[in-house]
Amino acid sequence: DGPPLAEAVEATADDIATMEIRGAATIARAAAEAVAEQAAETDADTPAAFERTMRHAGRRLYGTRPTAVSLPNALRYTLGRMAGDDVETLRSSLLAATTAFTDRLDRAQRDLGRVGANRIRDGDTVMTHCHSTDALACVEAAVGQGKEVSAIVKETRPRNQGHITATELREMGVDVTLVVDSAARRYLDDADHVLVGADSIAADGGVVNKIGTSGLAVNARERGVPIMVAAQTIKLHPDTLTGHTVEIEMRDESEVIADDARADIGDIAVENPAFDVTPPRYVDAIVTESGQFPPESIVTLMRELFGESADRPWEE
Ligand code: RUB
Repeated sequence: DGPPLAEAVEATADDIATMEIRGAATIARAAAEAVAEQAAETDADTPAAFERTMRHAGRRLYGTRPTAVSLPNALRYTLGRMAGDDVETLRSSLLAATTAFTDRLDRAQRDLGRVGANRIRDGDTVMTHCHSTDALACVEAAVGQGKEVSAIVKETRPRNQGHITATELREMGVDVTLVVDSAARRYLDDADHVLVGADSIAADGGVVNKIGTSGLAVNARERGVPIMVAAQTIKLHPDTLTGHTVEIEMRDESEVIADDARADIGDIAVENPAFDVTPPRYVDAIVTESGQFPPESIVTLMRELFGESADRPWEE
């Protein structure tokens, strides 16, 4: 539905859809870098043709996965700063915006890591779910402060992102115990924090993250274990300010059960939602690069950053 796209944009879009590239912050960075590649390569010879191609690239990236708002927020930040009366000025405005965006990502994760680390005491154990670079930044900063940290890592079916978390924590020198998801409640007695990331945060402070986060949070509350969500502000979902809900991605059933096993069972339905919503009352703190917030006050930060509405610069 538009001009041909740079190979890098097609490859990045495919990699996000197939989860070669995954995790909200990583998806945002990859999308911004793809925007930069498209800007560098576009041979459009009029400003209108250049802008049309960039919007088309934005739509291709936007359509890959629906839940992590960091993806549209990356497009908002970069495409929203496209400005100029000629192709070269338009191009350089986009290249400057994408560099500024990826620099911000690095800085935000470092800054929120320091905030999150202040919640972690020497000798603490964290329980993790899925793989979140924002959550791991908190542990890394705590370890950097000389604290000894242990982790109970949920494997996170069906894609087992817990294996990535276990590897990265191990490399930080953290003592790691891997458990199946259904063992979480049993091991909560050994945990001082539940530490997770977020794909989106709604205006009411609800946290959208990997399926299973909400059950973990309810169990943790019952056990008296505080729930910390590490999420840089690109995870704030501006559409929720105007009443929209966050779309939960449904993935293929083959991630849950192999075709032959399914055929052996017979006629059943298989559902594979990738994310769920943890209500704000089960969240103790949202840790961002702008400090720590109780979920109920995140809306103030959201209004400050986005105003009352969110633009969609990838649309025609
Ligand atoms: C990843 C996931 C992560 C968030 C935050 O799901 O739920 O917790 O994306 O990650 P998936 P980060 O594997 O389906 O992409 O802190 O790195 O942005």
